[in-house]
Amino acid sequence: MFTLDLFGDLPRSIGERRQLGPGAWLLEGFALARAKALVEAVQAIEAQSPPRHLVTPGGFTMSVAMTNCGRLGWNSDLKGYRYGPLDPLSGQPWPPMPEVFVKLAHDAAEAAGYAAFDPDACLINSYAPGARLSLHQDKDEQDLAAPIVSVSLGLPAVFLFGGAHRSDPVERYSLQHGDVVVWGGEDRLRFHGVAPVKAGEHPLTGGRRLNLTFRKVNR
Ligand code: MD3
Ligand code: FE
Repeated sequence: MFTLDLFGDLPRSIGERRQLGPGAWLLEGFALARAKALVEAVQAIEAQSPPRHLVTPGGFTMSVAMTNCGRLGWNSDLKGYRYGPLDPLSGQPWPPMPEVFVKLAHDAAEAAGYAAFDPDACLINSYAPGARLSLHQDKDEQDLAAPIVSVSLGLPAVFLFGGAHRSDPVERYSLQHGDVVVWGGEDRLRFHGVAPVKAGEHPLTGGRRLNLTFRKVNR
């Protein structure tokens, strides 16, 4: 294993695989070698389907801006949360999942012990300074047997990892540019969130944090 300090962060290991739970793995730096291609692909997707601040069924506007690629995209409005094939802003299909996304999601799932991961949805979260994601479960997907693969790019964040119940204690993990986390099995329905992102500057994403979550919605 080796360390690197390209971006003025504290030296940190890359290539380590840390187990966060029975079915959850943090793959440190797993996406680093592909990070530039991933960010460029996000920019191309955003040109077609721009990031937007969705409204929750409770009437709150989310601080994280979201877009999607793949056959299905996640959307929220006053009527509820759902996956659908069309971007409601354009009325057109979500942009296709770039090959570099498909390959990374597959490779990361495999490295965490999940064979043949073939996601049909990729939610792209964009965090400006101060944006956060409050504790929630991801349970809008029909296929809860498949893992979720999450890729962190740009500014770092503190990830909050709770338990099966909202009131369970929360663990905190720092997620850096290039880190990938794979969540499956027993950990798939754990509550989780992201603490407010601190202001900063990253050479690839500027003042933002990006997070890609790859999901298998339909069986
Ligand atoms: C743990 N996104 O989009 S990804 C989300 O950094 C979401 O933007 C966060 O939570 C982000 O829904 C965190 C990590 C993640 C995703 C799904 C999980 C963690 C998970 C499902 C179960 C347990
Ligand atoms: Fe989530």
